[in-house]
Amino acid sequence: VITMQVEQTGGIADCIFCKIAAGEIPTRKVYEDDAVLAFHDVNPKAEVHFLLIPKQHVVSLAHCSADDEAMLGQLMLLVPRLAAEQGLSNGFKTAINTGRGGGQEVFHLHVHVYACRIDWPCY
Ligand code: IU
Repeated sequence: VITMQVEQTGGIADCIFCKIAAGEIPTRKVYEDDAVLAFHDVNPKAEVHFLLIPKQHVVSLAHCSADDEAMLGQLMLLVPRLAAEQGLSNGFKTAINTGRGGGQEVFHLHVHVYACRIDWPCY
């Protein structure tokens, strides 16, 4: 019941990715600017697996509106740049899980980027 409320209301106070964005929970940082943070996934499913999040609390892709166009564009354009910086020269997977049916477990919008540096597949 509590989880459902968090999902529906946005639950900023209890949002772990908001705490990560605020620097309250340490992560292995990949990139940071005023609006975006990228950090290595704590439970990687590939040799390299990092997440990009907006610092502002957005529940999911399904909760975005035209006001979020610039933020979404910034996230997408950062994906190949950060992937290259992480050595993913052969390419990478990008995933945005949306809602429980889409496998979303953390209800703060995040973009998964993962791959291996040399051999494919590595997971
Ligand atoms: P999902 O798209 O909501 O299913 O993915 C959430 C991801 O966040 C998942 O890969 C977790 O390993 C990852 N993660 C993390 O990196 N640090 C955390 O403190 C928590 C989850 I909670």
